[in-house]
Amino acid sequence: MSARVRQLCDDALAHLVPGPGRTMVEQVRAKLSVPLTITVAGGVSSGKSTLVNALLGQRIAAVDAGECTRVVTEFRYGNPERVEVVGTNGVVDVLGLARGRMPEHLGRPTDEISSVVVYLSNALLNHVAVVDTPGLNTVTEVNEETTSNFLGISGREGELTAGAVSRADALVFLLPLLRQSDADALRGFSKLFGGSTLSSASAVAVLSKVDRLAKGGDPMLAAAPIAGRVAAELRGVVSGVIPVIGLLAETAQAAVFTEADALALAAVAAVDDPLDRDDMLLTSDDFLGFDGLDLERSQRARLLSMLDLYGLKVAVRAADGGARTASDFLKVFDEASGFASLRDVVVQRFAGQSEVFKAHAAMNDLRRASYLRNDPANLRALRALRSPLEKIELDPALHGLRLLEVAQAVAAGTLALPESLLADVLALTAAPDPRSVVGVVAGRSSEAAAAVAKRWAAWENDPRRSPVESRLARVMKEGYEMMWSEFDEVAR
Ligand SMILES: Nc1nc2c(ncn2[C@@H]2O[C@H](COP(=O)(O)OP(=O)(O)OP(=O)(O)O)[C@@H](O)[C@H]2O)c(=O)[nH]1
Ligand SMILES: [Mg+2]
Repeated sequence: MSARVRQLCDDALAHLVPGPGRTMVEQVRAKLSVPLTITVAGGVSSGKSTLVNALLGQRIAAVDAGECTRVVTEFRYGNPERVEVVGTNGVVDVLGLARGRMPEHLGRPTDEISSVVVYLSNALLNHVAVVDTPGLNTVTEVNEETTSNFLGISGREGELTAGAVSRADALVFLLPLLRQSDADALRGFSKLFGGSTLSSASAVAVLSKVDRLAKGGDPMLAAAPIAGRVAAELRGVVSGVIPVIGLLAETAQAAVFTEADALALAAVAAVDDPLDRDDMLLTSDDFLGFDGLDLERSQRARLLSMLDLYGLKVAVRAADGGARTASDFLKVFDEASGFASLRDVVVQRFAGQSEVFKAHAAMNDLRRASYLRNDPANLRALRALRSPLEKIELDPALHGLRLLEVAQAVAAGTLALPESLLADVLALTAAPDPRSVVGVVAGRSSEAAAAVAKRWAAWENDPRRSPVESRLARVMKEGYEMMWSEFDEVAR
């Protein structure tokens, strides 16, 4: 799929003279050859960098305050491992990693940095690029005008993050809303999708720091109904809402937990009187100061920083159950973190659809280039892009691309649909491979597909539809018609 779009770029470049149009097409061409960009965004201190580390399986992104949390940081595959700091003046400084970690100082004030790219020889980065962003001021901090301010897209950092999101091929968004889902605030969420190619096919929300949710009890259980409510509110915008304990995920994935830490946990579990344990694990200060525990304060602080109180409780329970070695504990942390579901979405689903997402984004940009007006010398060559673009769009084999366009309009809030039609869109776009639309409704009969196609035709032809609505409705109708005919073929 992206090979065809790449060919289209090459054909156009053969005729384009230097100018804004040529630059745009060159950028599209270049973007097609870099891996899928997955951007992690969300509220200030919501755990973004911690989650990036968990995904990368190494503790590289700077956690907590520091210069690095105020710039967009992109992690790409590369050798030798290094940090490239691109200044707003265009000068690139190349820095080394400090013992596998980000350097503390980036060599210039953050407002003079336009981007930071970290090259790592990390297996995940063969398939995707991961982008960590500065935190947005979300409703927890800004309570007035929640809807407009929810995403905090004001100020330099907010704009940087919004820019990174608009360039993203896929989005992981950390929601800070833990206690109640703020419906108004969530409704403002889809604003972030305007001007991007993101949709429910390529975006997932994360309820982060779920361990802070429940005092006692299983926080994952407490999170489930909240995740359900948020998912209902964000239906059509994100593919799902996944509760995660990022800190435990990072500790489980990022090769920081040692055999010495496992021994330290055994010492914690040796405090076996239930009342003593409760006292010891009540607050961080209780744990740091508890008298009956044979551990240096620095070791206690280290355990807290890797696990926090809930993680410690999980660890103690695991030790009671026979966990001894670091690998015993890591398995338990991984399970308790809820990270596997998120990893599946990012690694399997997003990376698996890389071709479709990239082609979709490229075609969007090329279409925009074809309407460019400030490049008279290239006017004809740019306009000549339109007909081959249309041909690609109309190719039934590439119908998935057009479905993404519908999903994008739904996510961005520009296409409002009645419930039954919304369900049709979600059924099609939830397909692991949108090209195989038939697979989604396996078990449904050809009559069912025909009935859906009819429903869309009726909506399309309603005089109240705008031209855009009708066009998108046609895409859906044709999707189900294709499915219908394929069912017929199977039946024959
Ligand atoms: N208890 C708990 N703490 C967490 C979790 N995830 C992250 N933290 C802690 O929260 C603090 C902030 O985490 P970061 O990963 O730096 O958050 P961030 O969203 O990148 O923050 P900014 O980039 O500054 O906006 C750190 O001290 C983390 O250790 C979690 O799941 N549970
Ligand atoms: Mg951060």
